[in-house]
Amino acid sequence: MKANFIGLGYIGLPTAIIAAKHGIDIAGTDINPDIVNVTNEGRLHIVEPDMDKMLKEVVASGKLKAYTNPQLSDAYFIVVPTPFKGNHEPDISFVEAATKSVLPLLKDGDLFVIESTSPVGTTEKMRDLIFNERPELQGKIYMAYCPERVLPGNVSYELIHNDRVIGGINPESTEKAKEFYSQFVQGTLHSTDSRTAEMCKLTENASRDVQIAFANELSLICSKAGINVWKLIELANKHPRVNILQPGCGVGGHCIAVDPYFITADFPDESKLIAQARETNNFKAEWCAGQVLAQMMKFEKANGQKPVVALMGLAFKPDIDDLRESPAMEIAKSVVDASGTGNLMIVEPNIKSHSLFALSDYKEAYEKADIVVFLVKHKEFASLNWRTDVKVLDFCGVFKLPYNQ
Ligand code: SAJ
Repeated sequence: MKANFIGLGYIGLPTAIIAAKHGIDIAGTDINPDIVNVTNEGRLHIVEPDMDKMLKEVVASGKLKAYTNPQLSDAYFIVVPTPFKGNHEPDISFVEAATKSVLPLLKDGDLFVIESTSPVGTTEKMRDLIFNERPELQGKIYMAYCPERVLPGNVSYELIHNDRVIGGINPESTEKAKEFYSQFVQGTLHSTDSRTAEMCKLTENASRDVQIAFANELSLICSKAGINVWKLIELANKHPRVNILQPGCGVGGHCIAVDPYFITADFPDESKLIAQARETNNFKAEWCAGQVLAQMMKFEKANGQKPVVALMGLAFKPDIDDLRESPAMEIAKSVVDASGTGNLMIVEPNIKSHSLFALSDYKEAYEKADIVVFLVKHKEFASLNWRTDVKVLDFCGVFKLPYNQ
């Protein structure tokens, strides 16, 4: 059988590679000719451990070839971005465009799967789009939604071992999609319908967002109440049925900070808690920026000069170089906007340079600073000695210091 993956990004490309490695003939399609060329040279255009070697192998063996157009196949996988537009409304135009691009190629017995994170009802919308244009295909093709749920950095393992949820537009479609994924997924394949599968992906990430919002709310309460939030959570988690996550300086990345809006946009009256969690997590970043500026003013008042401030970390989570939707970046920008870069030392050990900020060495910044602000819990920071002679704002628990110490 031949399968065509539309979208060769962080998820589409690794999935295409793993499927090819398991003996399936794969055509990869991307609108970006650079991605197509680089892929055909056997070079990985994303950062993902173990994938580069595997890509070389499947390109050399001819199992994977990339194109700028869809290719006649037996199965099509839509793995394109679903950003949002306007007031956090999901934009499914890329899914629509990808569906339209394969429409002329579809034939009896084909499988069509959407993997892109999508609002509830998207698979049914694409079904209607296809059958409106090609009514003769009704009842003849199989359509399903199967969300990815891998963690960047661990994709080669998780793509094979994680369970998958597969929801067809009818039970036959679910079965057909399961047959395909069972060729390389060792985790359990769970059957459902397409709407439930779509909602399941959104639910997974909204659940995490709500839980992190709870931890962030606790951190604000504790700051006012003079309680060490890290110790509090540690103690509460001794309860056998309590498992609170960690506060931070907000929630970033392209998934957890985005997907809940796919629920709140369509179900605003019913999703008050999910919407509030988004606001709480966004507010946490603003609050952190406010705390930094307040400490800077306090220092200046007491010492008659501006403090040297070390902003430690820019990435959206620990030990990665990804700055997308990063609350630490937002905080750094707010502090720079309010105070200028003069006395700021900005640190991100996982990247060499940045277009907006001159970056400092983390050890040097830590030593020189009058105020240290931990924004991301990178592993390098854990090796630093706790400085008791300066103000340390430990927003992400490097030393587990109380916010109001
Ligand atoms: N964070 C906290 N406190 C915590 C845990 C995380 O503040 O206790 C913050 C992080 O610092 C970061 C944000 O949350 O800013 C998100 O980080 P993450 O590691 O929770 O998630 P992502 O965005 O890297 O990946 C998630 C994963 N989803 C879940 O864990 C439910 C992954 O499995 C999904 O595949 C991915 O989203 C996706 O594509 O949807």
